[in-house]
Formats: sequence, structure tokens, C-alpha cells
Amino acid sequence: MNVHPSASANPPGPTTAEPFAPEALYELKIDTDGDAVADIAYRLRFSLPKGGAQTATLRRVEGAEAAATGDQGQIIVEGVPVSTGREARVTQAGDYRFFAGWRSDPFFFDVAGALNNLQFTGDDFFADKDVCSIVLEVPNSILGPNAVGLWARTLIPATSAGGDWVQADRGARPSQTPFLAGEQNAAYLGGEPADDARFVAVFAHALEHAGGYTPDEATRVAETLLPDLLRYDPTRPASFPDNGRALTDDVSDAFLAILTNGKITGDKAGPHRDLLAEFPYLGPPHNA
Ligand SMILES: [Ca+2]
Ligand SMILES: [Ca+2]
Repeated sequence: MNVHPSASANPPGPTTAEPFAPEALYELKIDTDGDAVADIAYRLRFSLPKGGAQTATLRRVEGAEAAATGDQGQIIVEGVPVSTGREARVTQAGDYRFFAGWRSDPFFFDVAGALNNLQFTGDDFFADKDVCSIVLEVPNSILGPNAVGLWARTLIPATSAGGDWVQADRGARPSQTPFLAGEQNAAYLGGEPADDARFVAVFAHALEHAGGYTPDEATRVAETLLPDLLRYDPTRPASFPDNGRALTDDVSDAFLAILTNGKITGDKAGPHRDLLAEFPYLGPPHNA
């Protein structure tokens, strides 16, 4: 789960140096029985920075509690350091491995080409950027015998005084939000995958416009993009878009081909070469 890029493209410039928001709740959701409702959730809170250093606490809930909202749960790791240097600070807890902190951003895309009417040159905006990443390794045995549906979300308190949690963002598949504008975007980011059928018409309309699909084709393609879950069968290798997503999978090329109905099939940018062979897989941060 990558949540905080080091740089913004529009407006151009650096983002806050504080890795994770101490007031926020970060959550990884797992649906194990195919109804797009979570059966397992991992919940993360971060401390207030002390001398620039933060710590992380990871909790786990299952059953009805995993589909609900809250920051309680069984503690998996508690008060472990957020990593900021070249050396990844990894925590092992039973069968779990956990990492949170700054790393080299593994995402690759020609942002300037996208903003220039989809005229791509392979100018990868993310090649020298960092991102705050949460990486969790779980044993396959906790996922159950079936393919699972994965997504992540962030929540913030409803008011500065606290109160109920409000979902600020969520996502599973890459490049879903370009289909959405204004109120629809807010409704989508605050929504649940189980309710995503309501966005099929919006996605289909955008696909008709961008790709020249017929209405029927556009609806059929939109239905392949929703609900927004990353489906993953742990008995097979990860490969986007059929089975999860590997860090080297060219998800932007796949998105462009869908968006343009095959008229544009790539942005000429490819995967980064600083990935690690071992956990947490993301390369050292550029700015460390
Ligand atoms: Ca479920
Ligand atoms: Ca590409």
C-alpha cells in the first residue's frame, strides 16, 4: 500500500516530509468469500513524530468487525520504527513481516505525456521519486482456500476533535479515478467495493468518449473494472490484470489500451531497476 508520494506533478513540488499522518487510520482489506465485503482487515496507526521519528502499530480483525470501521484489533506489531534510511527496517512477528516507511517509488508512468494529449515519450515522472509504503507479508494459510479480493483505504476523524472515522480514499486496481470527476470522484473514494455497480454507467460513459466504444461494449468493459478489487489466487504467480499485481507489471500500458480501445498501447516507460529481490521489495529511497 503506497500512500504518500514525495512529489506532486500538479502543482509541481515536494509534499510534506512527515511520512504518515498520525491522525489517520490506514487499512488493508481482504475479502475471502467473493462477496466484496471484507472478512479480514489489517489496521495501522502511526505515532506523532518525535524528533522526526515515527512508530507504527498494526492490528488485525476478522469477521463482521473486518467489514466495519474502527481502529481496534489484535496487535500484530506495536511501536515499531518507521523506516526513513537506505536500509529497510523490517519487523518479523510470527509468520508476518512488516515494513512502513520511505522507499523508491516503484510506479512508472509518463505523466507529461498524459498531460500532453496522450503523446508519450517514456519520460517517467516517478523514476527519481520516493513514496511512503506499507508492506505486509502474510502467510497464505490465513487467506483460506479460495482466491481473495484485496483493497486498501485510508480514514480520518470526522472532526479535528475526533469522532467517527470518515473514509478519505480507497483503491485496489490502478488508474480507476481518471474516469471520475467532482462529486462522482468523492462518492467513489468514500464508497465500498460491494456498492460499485452504481459506477458502471459513469465508467462506461468515459470509455465511450475516450475510446470510441459502442454503449454495449463500454458497459461490458466497465464491468470488468468494477467492483474495485484486486483479485488474487495465491496458488498462482501474481500477474496483472489476471491475478494480483507484481511491481514490474506495466499497469499503465494495460490501462491505456483499455481507455483508448487499443489505439494507444503504451507510454514507453517501463519498470524500475532498483527493486529488491527480498522483502520489502522496494528499492532504497533516492533522498536518503
Ligand atoms: Ca466477504
Ligand atoms: Ca508503460
